[in-house]
Amino acid sequence: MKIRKVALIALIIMAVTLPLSVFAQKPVVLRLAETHPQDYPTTRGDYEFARLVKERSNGRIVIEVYPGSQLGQEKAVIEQVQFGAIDITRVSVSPVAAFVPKLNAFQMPYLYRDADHMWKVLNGDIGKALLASLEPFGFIGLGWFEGGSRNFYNSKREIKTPADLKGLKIRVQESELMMGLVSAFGANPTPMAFGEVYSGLQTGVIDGAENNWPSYFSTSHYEVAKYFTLDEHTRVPEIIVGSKISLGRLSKADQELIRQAARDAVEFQKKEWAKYEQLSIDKVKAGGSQITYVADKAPWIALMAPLYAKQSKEVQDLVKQIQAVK
Ligand code: BDP
Repeated sequence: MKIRKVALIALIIMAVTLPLSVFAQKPVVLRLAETHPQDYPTTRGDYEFARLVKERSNGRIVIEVYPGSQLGQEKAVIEQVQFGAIDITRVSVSPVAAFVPKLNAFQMPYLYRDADHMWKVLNGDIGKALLASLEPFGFIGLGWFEGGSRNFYNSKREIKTPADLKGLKIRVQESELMMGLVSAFGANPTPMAFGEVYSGLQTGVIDGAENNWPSYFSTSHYEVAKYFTLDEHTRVPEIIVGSKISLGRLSKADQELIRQAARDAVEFQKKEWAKYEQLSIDKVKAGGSQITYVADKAPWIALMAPLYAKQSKEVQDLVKQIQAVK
């Protein structure tokens, strides 16, 4: 009897307060999926992006960052963003190119002269057009982050020339282009989710992988694959991708607020990147990694010609435009 009375009172309270909560504006909560841990520079960039959105919308829009692959590995996350189950993600351009093939132009080997060249391209007309080209695929391209350059590492031997890569099983992202790249160097590409690479190296399922300094360090791959060759074969931008379904529910003004915040978080993210990259270099060296520098990249670059020739006309045209950016 007593319990019933309590339940009745609770019901009355709910009935009275419900209309209030309906009318009080609740913030729009957007979930952002990130594969890296909390202290990684892309994640720090995500938090800065979220902070700007919250501040500029006066708390109306809240982006909740889920680091450490809590919402899944990249390929699955991108699929969920496409059908609106996840609102935003920060990923590498590589796996997104499987959905939007044009993006392959941005991850061609030895394409950019340096990081400045890449940023000129990303901030210029080409970068803007490519962000816009994501829309027909169900995505809203929000902005780019720094992702350094990628390099080979393995547990077997020192790689001084491409010939040394011959026959090695190298993990790649789930990207056709990356498979072609590794094959063109004479190694055997093994596509695998990022989160499985450590155990893959440890158990010998793969001999090596390729990534930037920060990822080589933060994942502890350097502990199980100590031969690192700084060949800088690609510079793959990081990208912030929104779901067209969920962001499409917001007003145009709010969508623009989110886009602008993503752009304004870049300088912060780049600074975090530079700091963490240096820390990673110091740590992996101290951890006993053997670093091989490539003085002459010409033989590496020469092997990539067939890969360039194989690309669609659309990608080849974009490559020419990117190369022409001074
Ligand atoms: C890292 C990227 C991350 C990718 C990962 C990979 O930041 O988004 O998932 O490489 O190789 O550099 O899968």
